[in-house]
Amino acid sequence: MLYDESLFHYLAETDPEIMEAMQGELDRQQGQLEMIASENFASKAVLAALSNPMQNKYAEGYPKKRYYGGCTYVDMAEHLARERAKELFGAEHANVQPHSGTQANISAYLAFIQPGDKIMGMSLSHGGHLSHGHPVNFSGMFFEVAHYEVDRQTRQLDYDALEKQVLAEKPKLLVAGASAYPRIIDFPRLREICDRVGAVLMVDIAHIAGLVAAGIHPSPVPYADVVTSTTHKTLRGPRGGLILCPERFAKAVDKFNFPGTQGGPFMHVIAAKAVCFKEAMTEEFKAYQRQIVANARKLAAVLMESGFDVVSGGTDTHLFLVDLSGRSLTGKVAEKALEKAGITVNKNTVPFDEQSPFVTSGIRVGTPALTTRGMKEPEMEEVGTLMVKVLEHIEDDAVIAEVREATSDLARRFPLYE
Ligand code: DSN
Repeated sequence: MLYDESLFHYLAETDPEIMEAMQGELDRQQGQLEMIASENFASKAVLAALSNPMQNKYAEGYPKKRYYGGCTYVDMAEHLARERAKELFGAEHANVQPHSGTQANISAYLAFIQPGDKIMGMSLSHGGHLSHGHPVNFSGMFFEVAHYEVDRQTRQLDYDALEKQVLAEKPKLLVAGASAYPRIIDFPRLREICDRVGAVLMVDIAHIAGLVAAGIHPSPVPYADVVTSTTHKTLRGPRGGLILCPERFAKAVDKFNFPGTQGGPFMHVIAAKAVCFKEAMTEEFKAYQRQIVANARKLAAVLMESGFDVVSGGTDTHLFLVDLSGRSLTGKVAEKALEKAGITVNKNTVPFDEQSPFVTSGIRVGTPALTTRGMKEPEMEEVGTLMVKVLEHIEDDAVIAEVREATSDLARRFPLYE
């Protein structure tokens, strides 16, 4: 019965106010151009799995080793999710229980190092993540932190400089991976660098997981001691986290996720992760990931041809950063104007930014969500031209209204959830 009827019918009757907010959000997603690099549109199959009665079930522990009865079917779901994650990424062990990428990172750190030990991560303002040692985050509170940055000229990682810094700092753990770095990361080189000081190599692939799964970005799995990820960015699954590691570290990783840092797993989300991993094994998914990168390259090229400063001169991934400092524009102002025009991006610091994180000198632009809608290079040409129009006429309401019409038209041509 439940599976034959739309759950939304029940919700509309019980709570029309929430239904109204949900309808508004669906209309917003459908009616504008989503270009926040960390966002995507999960499939209807993933959304369906997220609203299933496994959400009612407590299942502390791991499959066949639970602290609760009645776990036969949630065990099936978690077993499938783990096996599929292992196959997809070529990993010996997978933990699919982290509620988020940051939760995955907490567990991964604690599986390898002690509070007070030194970690090295990429500075947030150079593309890293809060959970890579930022002082306002647990990672910066509980560990001693040294940050690495990109090179001032190339605005890319300089592995020789990083090696020197690692030799000087001697961290117990090096965390690689980023939330705003557009270039390929050299994992074999990072392994060599870590080996020089006996450091653990932890790689956070939250942003590039889909590209890694499809073989478009080299995989860190053969080189890293532990790999963490989210499942909802380029991977296009439900919101959640994931940890991969060699079998020899499986016990520690599992122990520090549960009971170490989490309680009951979200079994409905784990079911949805299993669906996502299955989808990610298809040829269609590989083609989708290739198109994401082709779209990001095309869009970056359109902006560069119009004289915009794309950090590092382009991208190898799903995202790029536009440095607006040379145009007397801030990221904050650009984000607002673009949103009015139906283009959603986020303001983002650029390397060596002189503005605060609330203002910033840049915007981060990503193509995973538009590519899910079926857009390709010709549409990126259109989108890029529209972005340039807004950024060059930031205070001209007539131009912004004109662009809003064009973005609505584009959104209608590439429908979502129909
Ligand atoms: N908030 C994510 C992003 O936008 O990159 C990272 O956690």
